[in-house]
This record gives sequence, structure tokens and C-alpha cells, in this order.
Amino acid sequence: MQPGIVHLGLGAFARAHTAVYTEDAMLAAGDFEWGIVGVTQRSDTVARQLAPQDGLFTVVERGEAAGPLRVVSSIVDVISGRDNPDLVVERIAAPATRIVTLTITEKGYRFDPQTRTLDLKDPEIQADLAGRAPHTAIGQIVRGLQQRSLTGAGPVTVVSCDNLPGNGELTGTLVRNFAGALPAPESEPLLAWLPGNATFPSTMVDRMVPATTPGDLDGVEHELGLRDEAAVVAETFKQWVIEDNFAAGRPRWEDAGAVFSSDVANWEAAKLRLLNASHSMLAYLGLAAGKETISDAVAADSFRSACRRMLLQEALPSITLPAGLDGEQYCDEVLRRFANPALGHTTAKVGSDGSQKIGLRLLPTIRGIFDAGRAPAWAALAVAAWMHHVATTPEADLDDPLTAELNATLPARRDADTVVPALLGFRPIFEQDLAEHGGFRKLLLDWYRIIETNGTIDNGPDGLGNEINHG
Ligand code: CS2
Repeated sequence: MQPGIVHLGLGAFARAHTAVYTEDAMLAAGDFEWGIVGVTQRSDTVARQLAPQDGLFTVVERGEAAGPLRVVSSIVDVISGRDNPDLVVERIAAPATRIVTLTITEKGYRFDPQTRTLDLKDPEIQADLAGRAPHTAIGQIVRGLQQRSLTGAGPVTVVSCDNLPGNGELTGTLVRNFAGALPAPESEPLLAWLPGNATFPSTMVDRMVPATTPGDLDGVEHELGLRDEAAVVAETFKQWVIEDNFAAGRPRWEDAGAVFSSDVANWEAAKLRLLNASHSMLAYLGLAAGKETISDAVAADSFRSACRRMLLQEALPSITLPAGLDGEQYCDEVLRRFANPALGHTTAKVGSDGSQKIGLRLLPTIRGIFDAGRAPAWAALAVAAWMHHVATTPEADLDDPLTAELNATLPARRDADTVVPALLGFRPIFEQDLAEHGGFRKLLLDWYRIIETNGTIDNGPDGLGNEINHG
């Protein structure tokens, strides 16, 4: 197997999704030029786990019709990006590399969500621009592309696999923003090279992959007879829809079940605003009610019913479905997937990084329903539950890249009347028109009060469930 892909962000998702598709494609097509060089970003844990195992790791499927344990072999090399940033650039610039894939999560892009451009004020971006060996993913990609342009290493495709609308177009913009911010003698030739030599197809990725627990590793050891420190757990479902715009060839991912489509934008919007939006909603309702997992949260009748109403009455009517997707069936399947008790996907994990997710998953639905002259009561419940989570979680425990900024925005006294207006003023999430929308504010205030007084009881006459059922 030859290395052909550099993957930035070698977390559990990449191993259970992208690496599996790539191995299946290589096996089906007999084309072994697409081995993956995996790069860990912020922590070197996965690189340390995989290196002594020659990149091999186990995928454990959980749920109905789960397959047997599977050892995946598409990762040919691993690099700790934090410790070896120059090596990352070198691998991106290597002539053998024809694709760079990314799963770096929303926050890894370091962009301004309102303008969808690179946050040039971000200190890490500034340090990368100043010329150090780059630590940020965008910096690593640009330096790698720059070297390719200087050495004639040939064209390359950069494939974002994160839950962001228009993720390909966005990545292309951020790369050009970074390149454009370099000193003119560097930026001009690079900006001239990019259009003919780099493409940025968009993709929609889907597979629920919780964090691996020590218990999972013990279970694998028991079944496999080997200790695998890098095993990952996943649901059986997986999906990948990709725009077919590759500059220098690609694996036959379609032989592994991926779908090439010219309608990725609608696939991504549907996935974000149906699956991810309801995932976030269940996470924050679940956190308020002390539910540890998504399957516990969706098992509460009231939470499931609030989620269904958000999906069917608000999210579905405000999106354009891609051809061939049955919206109601998709929503039913999403709720069924959430109910998988064997997955152990925690509300804390799905609820993390809310500042990066709320704006993409819920606010477009809220705008769409207001534009249609209705009140988005259920999507607003999800936003109110997020506000409650942010305002009631001690700063040290809030898992969000904007924790400090959120806490600086929050008032000392925290109830509906103080928290809702304060967080509505948080510009990285709420644009001014929405922040000043009286109907939106009223919905948030009403729900916040209800969560505050009844939130921890999902059912019963005094519970949030009762309010939801009469909502
Ligand atoms: C989840 C996603 O953590 C989250 O925010 O909503 O990671 C979700 O599990 C995946 O997008 C499913 O494809």
C-alpha cells in the first residue's frame, strides 16, 4: 500500500468513517495507492496509540445487525502534528500525496461564522502567518500547497469532512484568506497557482462515533485476544456524500458505498438541520435533566416528542431536500439511531462546543420559520436549553472553545431575565437582527423559565414534559 492521502484530525470519527471507506475502496478496486498518513492535531494520544500498532485499529459496531470486530489497515503512517509540524507540511507537499482530508471539528477551522472568512485575529493563525512551523490545520495546508507550487509536486484535492455547510467552499476560502495574508512575494505566486492546482469538494459525512471508553478497550481485548489501544466504537449506519471535483484522482469510494452527487449542499443542510440539530437539542435537554446518554434522553417521551415536533414542524418545512431523500423517513431513522442503547454516546460529548454548533444547526431553521410567519417554538427550546447549560455549568467544566468569552458575557445573577438577553448579545452566535427579534426573545424567556423551574424532571405533572405536551 502506498501513501496517497494525508488526513488531518485523526480522531475516533476519522478512524470509524473515512479510514473504513478508504480501505473498502482500495480492496474493492484493487488500487492500493491511497494509504492514509494520519495526523493528530491538538493531542498526540492517537499517534502514540497507533504508532506501535503499525496504524492498525479495530472498529467495533454496536446496535442491531452489528458486524464482527474489524481490524482496519488503511493507515500507513501517523504523525503528531503538534510535535512535528514541519513533517506534516512535508507530507502534504510530497508528490505521492494527492488528497488531503480533514476532520478537525468546527472549531479547527478558526473562521468567523458571520463572514465565513478566516479569523485573522486568532493568535494561532497570526503565529502561523508570521512564519513558524504551522500548528493550525489551515496553516499546515497552505504551507504544504506553497511547497507543492515551488517544487512542481502537482495538483491536490483538499476534502473537508466536518459538519459545516458548504465545507469545501469554506475550506477553499480559508486557504485563500491565509495565502492572501502572507507577504506579497509569497502570496501572489501562491494565489496564482491555487485555481489550477487545488480543488475543494464539499462532502456530507455521517456516522455516530462516541469517545472510546476503557471498558470498550477491555471488551475488544477479550474478544480479539489482543490489546488495541486505538479501537473505536461506532453505530452500524454510515453515509458519505461527496462532490466529484478531484484535481489528481481519488479512491473508488463509490465501490465502498459512498455517493458522488452534485447536490451535496442540500444533503449537508438536511443532515445538519435534522440529525445534528436534534442531537444538540437532546444533549441540552438531557443535560438539564441529568441524562447521561443520548439514548437516555430520547427515551424520555417528552424530549422525543419535542424533538419530533422540531423536526417535522420546523426543520423539514424550512429546508430543500436533496433528490431521493424522504424527509419523514429520515427523521424517523435519526430518532431510531439515537435510541441505540449500546452506543453510549454521551450528552456531554454531543453538548460540547455548543458555541460552534448552535448557529449552524438551529438558527437557520429559526429564521426560516419566522420568515414563514410562524413561531419556531421547538427549535427555540433547544437554544434555551443550550443557554441554560452555558449559564449553569461551572466555567471550569464547560467544554467549549469560547468558554472564557461566554463567561465574560454572562451576568453574575443568572436567571431567565438576565441570561437570555446577555447571551442573545453574544455576536459570534446571534446576528443583531435575530438578537433583537422580540418573538425569539419571548420564546427563549418562556422556555428558559420552564427549564429553570421544571427542567430536571422530564415527566410528571410538574415536569418539563408536561409543559412540552401542552406547548
Ligand atoms: C454530534 C455529531 O457531537 C456532535 O455534535 O452531533 O458528532 C454526530 O454524531 C455526527 O455528526 C453524526 O454523523
